[in-house]
Amino acid sequence: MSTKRASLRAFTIIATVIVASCAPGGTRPVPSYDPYTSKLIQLTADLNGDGRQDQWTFLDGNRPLRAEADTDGDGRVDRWEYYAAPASLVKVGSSSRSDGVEDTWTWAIDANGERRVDLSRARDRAIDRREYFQGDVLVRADEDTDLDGLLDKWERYEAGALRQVEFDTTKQLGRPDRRLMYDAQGRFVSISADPDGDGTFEPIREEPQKDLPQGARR
Ligand SMILES: [Ca+2]
Ligand SMILES: [Ca+2]
Ligand SMILES: [Ca+2]
Ligand SMILES: [Ca+2]
Repeated sequence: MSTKRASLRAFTIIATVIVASCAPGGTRPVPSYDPYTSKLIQLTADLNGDGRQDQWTFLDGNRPLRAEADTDGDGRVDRWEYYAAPASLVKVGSSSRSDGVEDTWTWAIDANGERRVDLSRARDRAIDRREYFQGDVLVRADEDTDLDGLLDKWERYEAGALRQVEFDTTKQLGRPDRRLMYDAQGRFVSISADPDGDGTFEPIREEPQKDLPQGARR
């Protein structure tokens, strides 16, 4: 499955709506207020002026909480923004099939310079794969292949090539007990196991089992 990542572009929905609110004409956002507190709670806008709303910003007074946008005018939301106080963008949701179903979440870059992307490949909002990028290059990924809440597959990449996959073959340990190594051309190199769980993998002679995935599903 290809990963469609949202860009955390500097020009967010919030910024777009704020700019529009200063502009003359019919594309100005329409505010909604809480009837009890009179706080601003929503700004809705038709930014491309086609008569259909395409930007929705949800606020707590002047603090943005969340925003949604139909950026390509097909009538379906394709970008979801999530904010933390005071107004920092923490992640952006997107739809891998552009069908209005949010299934991918791209996080802001962390202190290590890595960007995490969460995937819900069953498209039910349960995260079953997390990918970590340095720039645009995938460096590692973790998976919970059976969605029981325990990670059971770990991939490591070098220069974009899969070099190591570890599995929890029991799907109950929460740590790897099998390791497959690949060379820079993606050819299988070795298989090792850590049945006693001391973190040291010992070579085993068996060929890679047919039921073990040979590479990342990408
Ligand atoms: Ca519109
Ligand atoms: Ca759309
Ligand atoms: Ca699992
Ligand atoms: Ca061992």
